[in-house]
Amino acid sequence: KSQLTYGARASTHPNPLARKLFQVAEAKKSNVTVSADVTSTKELLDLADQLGPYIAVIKTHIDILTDFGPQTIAGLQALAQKHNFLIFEDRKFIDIGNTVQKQYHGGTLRISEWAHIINCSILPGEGIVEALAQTAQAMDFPYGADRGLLILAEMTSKGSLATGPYTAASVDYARKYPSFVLGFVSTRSLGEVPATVAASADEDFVVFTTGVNLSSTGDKLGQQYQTPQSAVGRGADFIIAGRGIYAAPDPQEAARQYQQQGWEAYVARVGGAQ
Ligand code: UP6
Repeated sequence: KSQLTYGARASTHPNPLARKLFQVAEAKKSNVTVSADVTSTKELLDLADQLGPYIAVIKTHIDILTDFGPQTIAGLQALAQKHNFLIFEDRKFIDIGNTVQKQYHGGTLRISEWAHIINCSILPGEGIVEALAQTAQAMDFPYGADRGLLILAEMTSKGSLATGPYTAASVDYARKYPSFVLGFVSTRSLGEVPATVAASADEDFVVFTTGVNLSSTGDKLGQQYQTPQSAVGRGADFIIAGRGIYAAPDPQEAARQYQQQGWEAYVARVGGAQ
C-alpha cells in the first residue's frame, strides 16, 4: 500500500490508531518522527514544543530521563495536544509475557497510560505480542483504540542479528495480531519477506525507519544511517531522526529540513499526487 497517499490509507485502514497516524501526517505534511533522546524533562519538553509543528510523532526513551515524574507526562501530553503529534515510547520490550505486561502497564513509568505507540523485539517468541495486546485490549483498559505496537523487525546497528528468520517471524506475528500491531520498525518495507502466514487482502502495515540522518553515515558505536530519500524510497512511511535533528546547531531548522525532504520523497513515491 506504500504507493497510496497517507490520506487514502487513513480512510481505509482497519486500525484506528493507524488512521490517526496517517491523518496527522497528512494534516501536517510531515512523516518525521523525532527521536528526542535527551536526559532531562526540561530538554524534552522544550524540544517537543520547538519541533512540534514539524513532526508527526515524538519518540521517547523515557527511562533515560534523570528527573522523570508526573510533570514529564503531563507536559508531553499537553504538547501532543497543542501540536497534534503522537507519542512513541521506544521501550523495545523483550521478555516473557508476564514481565512485559508489568513493564508496560503500571510500574514507575506507566507507559500504557501515555504512549500511543510502543515497540517490542520478538526474540522471546509470539507470546510477547500476545501479552502486550492482551493488556492494551483488556476490557478495563480505557485507551485501547489509541494504542498500538510496532515490531522491531530489523535493527540499524552494525552486525545486527535481527535478520532472516527473525525478520520473517516478525511479519508472521504482525499478521497474527493485526488489531494491535501497527507495523514495524525496519529499514525497508517487509512485504517481500518470506513469511509463513499469508497477508490479508487489506493488510497495510506501517513502516517506521530509524537511523535516518542527512549529514552522517554512522557513529563510532556501530549506528548506520541512510538519508530520508533512501528510507522513504525503500518503504519507510515514517522516518525517525535523533541526533540529526536534536544535536543540529539549529534543531528547528533541521526538523524543517527533514520534514521537507521526507515529504518530497513521499510525494515522489506516491507519484506526485499531492
Ligand atoms: N534505534 C536505532 N536503530 C534501531 C532501533 N532503534 O537507532 O534499529 C533508535 C535508537 C535511537 C534512535 O535507540 O533512539 O533510534 C536513533 O538515534 P540517532 O538518529 O541519534 O542515531
